[in-house]
Amino acid sequence: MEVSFVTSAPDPKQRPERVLPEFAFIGRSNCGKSSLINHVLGRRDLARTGGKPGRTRLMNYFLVDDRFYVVDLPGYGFAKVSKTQRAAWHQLFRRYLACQDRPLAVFQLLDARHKPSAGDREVAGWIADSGHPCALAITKIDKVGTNSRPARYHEIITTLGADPDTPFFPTSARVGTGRLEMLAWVEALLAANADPEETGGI
Ligand SMILES: Nc1nc2c(ncn2[C@@H]2O[C@H](COP(=O)(O)OP(=O)(O)O)[C@@H](O)[C@H]2O)c(=O)[nH]1
Ligand SMILES: [Mg+2]
Repeated sequence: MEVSFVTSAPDPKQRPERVLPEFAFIGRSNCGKSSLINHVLGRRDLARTGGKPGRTRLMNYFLVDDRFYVVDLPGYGFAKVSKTQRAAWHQLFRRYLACQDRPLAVFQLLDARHKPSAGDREVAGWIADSGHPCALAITKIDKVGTNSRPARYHEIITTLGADPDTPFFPTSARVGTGRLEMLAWVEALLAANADPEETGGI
């Protein structure tokens, strides 16, 4: 897999000019977003991990195999940000999701240890309203005992208010779970997108 960093855009208007399908990763600060992106793209240090939460307010674009972008969106839900910063973040994300001029799909990330927050539910609602295909990635499943996992996943999905048909992927960047399943979803959307007869692309 060939991956390169393209740009950090402060605003959807400053996205790369070249239009390709975009797979956006969105989740609360510290949910494991950077780690999961690195895991899925098979890179150790592409997206910076373990940084100060709430710091990244840029949309980071990565080009994968010259075919699609992975977009690392700013993490939300960090308590120590001002109302103004929070509002700016909301605006950025809603503007990004409102873009209908680019093929776009979203992975919403949820930490396996926590019940989804009000912020998670709000974001899930925005994604659903946008009409873009969405999948859930449950992160850090190594932190939850194997036997309790199914109940945790069920609780997360129902608390989130997600459509029960939403694809979801249990993942762990630490032990290396979920990569192939997530990439299979990406490939399926890319294939549907490439075939004009097919609906259900992005
Ligand atoms: N146990 C475990 N810890 C993880 C996993 N993924 C990330 N972390 C830890 O969670 C913290 C936040 O990770 P990071 O990827 O920076 O999260 P981000 O803020 O959402 O980008 C770091 O301390 C990571 O080491 C995982 O799959 N398992
Ligand atoms: Mg991060």
